[in-house]
Amino acid sequence: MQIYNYINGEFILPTSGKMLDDINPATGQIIAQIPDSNNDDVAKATMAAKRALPNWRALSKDERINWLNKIAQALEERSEDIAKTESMDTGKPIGLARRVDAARSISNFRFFAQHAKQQIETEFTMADATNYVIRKPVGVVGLITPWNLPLYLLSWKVAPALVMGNTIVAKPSEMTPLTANLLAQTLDEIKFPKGVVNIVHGLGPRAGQAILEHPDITAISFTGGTETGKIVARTAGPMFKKLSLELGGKNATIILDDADLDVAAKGAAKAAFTNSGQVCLCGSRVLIDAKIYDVFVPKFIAAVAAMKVGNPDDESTDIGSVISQQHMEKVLSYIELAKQEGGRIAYGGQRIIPEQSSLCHGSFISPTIIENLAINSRCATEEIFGPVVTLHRFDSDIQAIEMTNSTQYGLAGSIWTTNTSRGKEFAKQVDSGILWVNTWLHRDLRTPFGGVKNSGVGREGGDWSLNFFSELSNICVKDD
Ligand code: TXE
Repeated sequence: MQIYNYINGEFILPTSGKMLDDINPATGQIIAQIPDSNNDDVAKATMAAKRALPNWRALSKDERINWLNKIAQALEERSEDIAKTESMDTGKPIGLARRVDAARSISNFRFFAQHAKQQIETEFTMADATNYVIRKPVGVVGLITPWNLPLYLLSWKVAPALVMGNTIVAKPSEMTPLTANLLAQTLDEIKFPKGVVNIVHGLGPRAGQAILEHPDITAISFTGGTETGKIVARTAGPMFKKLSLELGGKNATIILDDADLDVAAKGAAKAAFTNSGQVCLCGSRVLIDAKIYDVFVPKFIAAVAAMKVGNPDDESTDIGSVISQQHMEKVLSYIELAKQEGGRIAYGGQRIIPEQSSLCHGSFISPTIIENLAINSRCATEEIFGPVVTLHRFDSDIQAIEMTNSTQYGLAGSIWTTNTSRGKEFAKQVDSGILWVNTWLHRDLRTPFGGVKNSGVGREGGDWSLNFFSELSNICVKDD
């Protein structure tokens, strides 16, 4: 499969003519060639976005809302294609790609179409004047997205950016370009205005960096690793670009002594191993009240052991491959490190080679549970971003809160208790942007999404996305 850049409504090769391999991590096979774009390609895309901006921003919000609904409708008609493509590009199970990636990519467009309708205009009246607070588009925005939820996270940014009147230069992860290409094809099919959305494929330090540096791109919305987030901030900050940084996490799943342990065990397993633990919201540390530790852990292990690892094409698979051989080696190296740090493997801990011959080169890792690690060990403080979870005891809620807040991250967490007001009070003391009580990844798209510390800066979601992708002006009109 040959993938092209989508610039000014045309599918074109990179100026360098150089291409990169795109690999299916479950089979290890090359499945596509994508552009190895550079700053010339980003300049072309930015020029197209600049030229398209006046007509796009001149549309009424209702006309842009209509376009979002048309995109959602067109994506829905090809949702199975999206799911299959995403599963092939990421190694995630087809069921997960349907339920999460494809469904959410469509609902992101639908949600922002209806949420933008409800946006209220603000006025401040004085004795002799009225202030009208209006929102204008930021201009040409740069969207840089990661490989774990490719179209889900790209659409999460494209939809609000469009509805607020911006035009776009987007770079998906070089490891998962295919569904961004499906979006481009869909826009082409519905005759979406040329140049409004431009997709440039390529490497982060080359094509991504060019987006950060281009003077005509006035805002950057980035989701990815914390280390890259620092590069984004360092490059775009001094250019005074608006920045939204959704970075890594090392989230805690906290099991209080009054939790329903069967419910909590299943919830903790889902939070730990969904998408092979490759979601920034995953609960990669399980903190358990010492009083119930010995009853909870066997239930948790049983819930994890029931998860089927294997062929992503199989409907019954719960855990597919991780994103790449390199990432598999990184995750396996953390499992080795855990052993050196005094950890004990309570379940898993090894690479899995499915018996199916077509998967023998795939990057599959067993869901892995590690006990006995200190809360300040490297494995319990660094983001592994794979199917690995560490278990820790606590003797009091105070200690649990200290342990929860002890990492450099502050994105999400979940608390399990049969006393929900106790759970809410506990959640208020956790330094994270997103907390769940007796659930996980239960998402209302109107809510603010994002974290603190090394998990990033800013929030997206609902009004927070619409506000990020717009600039405020206050117009004060003196009464006649
Ligand atoms: O992120 P990267 P990756 C974390 C997780 C994972 C780590 C790396 O810890 O192991 O990030 O994952 C582009 N200038 N998360 O490799 O490298 C890159 O091409 C501009 C958490 O996905 O940050 C890709 O499009 N762009 C995260 C995007 O940045 C650059 C989800 C993300 O790549 C660039 C995924 C540069 N210099 C990973 N270097 C979450 N919060 O959900 C890279 N890129």
